[in-house]
Amino acid sequence: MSETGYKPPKVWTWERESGGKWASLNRPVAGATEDRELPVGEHPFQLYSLATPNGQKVTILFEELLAAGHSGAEYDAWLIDISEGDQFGSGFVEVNPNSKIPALMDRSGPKPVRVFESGAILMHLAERFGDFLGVPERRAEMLSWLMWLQGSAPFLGGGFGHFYAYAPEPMEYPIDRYAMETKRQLDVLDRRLAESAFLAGESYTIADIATFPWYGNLVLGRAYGDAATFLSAHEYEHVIRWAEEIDAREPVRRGRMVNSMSGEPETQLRERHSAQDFETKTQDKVG
Ligand SMILES: N[C@@H](CCC(=O)N[C@@H](CS)C(=O)NCC(=O)O)C(=O)O
Repeated sequence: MSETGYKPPKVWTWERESGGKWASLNRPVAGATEDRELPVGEHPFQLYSLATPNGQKVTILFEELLAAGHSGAEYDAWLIDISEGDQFGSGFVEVNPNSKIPALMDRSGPKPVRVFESGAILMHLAERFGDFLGVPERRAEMLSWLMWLQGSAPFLGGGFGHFYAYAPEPMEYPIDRYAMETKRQLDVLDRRLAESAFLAGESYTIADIATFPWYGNLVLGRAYGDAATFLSAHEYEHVIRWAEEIDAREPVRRGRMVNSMSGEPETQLRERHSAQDFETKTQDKVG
């Protein structure tokens, strides 16, 4: 008999909610649960998202592109409240069959194009505007770190964060396993950032933009309650130096606000349809 008294049956069946913060939403099947069209605004890019780490990657890149003078990167950011199941509406599933934020409709060309998976959205936008890709000689290094992040962050979010902050009760085995892996990943980043200003070299690229909302926010003490203390985040001094530098950028501050439903009211801009919204539509002004 196992320590927890659980013996897996021969065939798993979906019989009950597992408990924990996301239990009522999770299902073992894909597809839409209801007919619901998505709104469409006036800008070339229509983003359907929420300010989770995966959502922040894309809004930070949009704000960076606009700040760098790419006026064609204007976007409408619509709120998808994943705790209310908005990701299972038929319109959203047409843009992302995987029912997860972020999802993008690129309406800048002759025909609308859908893009899902945050890494694909970052590549699509960076290539479209020819920016935040770094220097050509470091393209392979940049892609390597971007794909590293896409493969690694689920261990932090779906593994460590889930069992440390969201599971119905603390369980030593999964917390140990994922704390170990998260610390190993932080050490990977720390060693890289000890030898290089940014992940792909001297240029700030979409590899940094993808990684900051996960490991940057973690070492800055913004993820999963007291996780920074639990994981001794202060040990990763090069990650902290890099995170503080990125955090000080104005487009990063703005990008973190878009589609946000948590934190101080003045930092929450539920939807973004124009640059002015940062001044007039934050929750302290409209809430
Ligand atoms: N690999 C995907 C992951 C996206 C993802 O996990 N999104 C989460 C929020 S961070 C989500 O929408 N969860 C809703 C759900 O699982 O129902 C990406 O990088 O875009």
